[in-house]
Amino acid sequence: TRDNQDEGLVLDEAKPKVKRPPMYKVVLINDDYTPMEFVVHVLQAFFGMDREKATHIMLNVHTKGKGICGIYPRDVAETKVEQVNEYSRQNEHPLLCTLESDS
Ligand code: TYC
Repeated sequence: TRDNQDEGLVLDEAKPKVKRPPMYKVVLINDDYTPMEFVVHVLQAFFGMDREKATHIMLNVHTKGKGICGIYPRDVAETKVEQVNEYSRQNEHPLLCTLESDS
């Protein structure tokens, strides 16, 4: 406690730990078969992008081979990856979403 002469040295006063959680990039991989329109739809539906931003990201992935959809704590990132891959399979597209460690 603080009502002695040991202010700042007291053993039971742990310093507040406000460490940020490790973050993960959710990455979309290009392929030759998934329609561009489906990728744009996925980016809007699962990553909250407007149509303009989704189109920009999709074309970036199409050109560069892969691209970042968002950066999230592990649980959120894993859930996004699973949801996107499940949705793509349900719609019979080979679109692949993966995780990459960020920090
Ligand atoms: N390359 C695909 C096409 O030409 C479009 C595409 C973009 C597919 C991004 C996957 O992650 C992807 N139809």
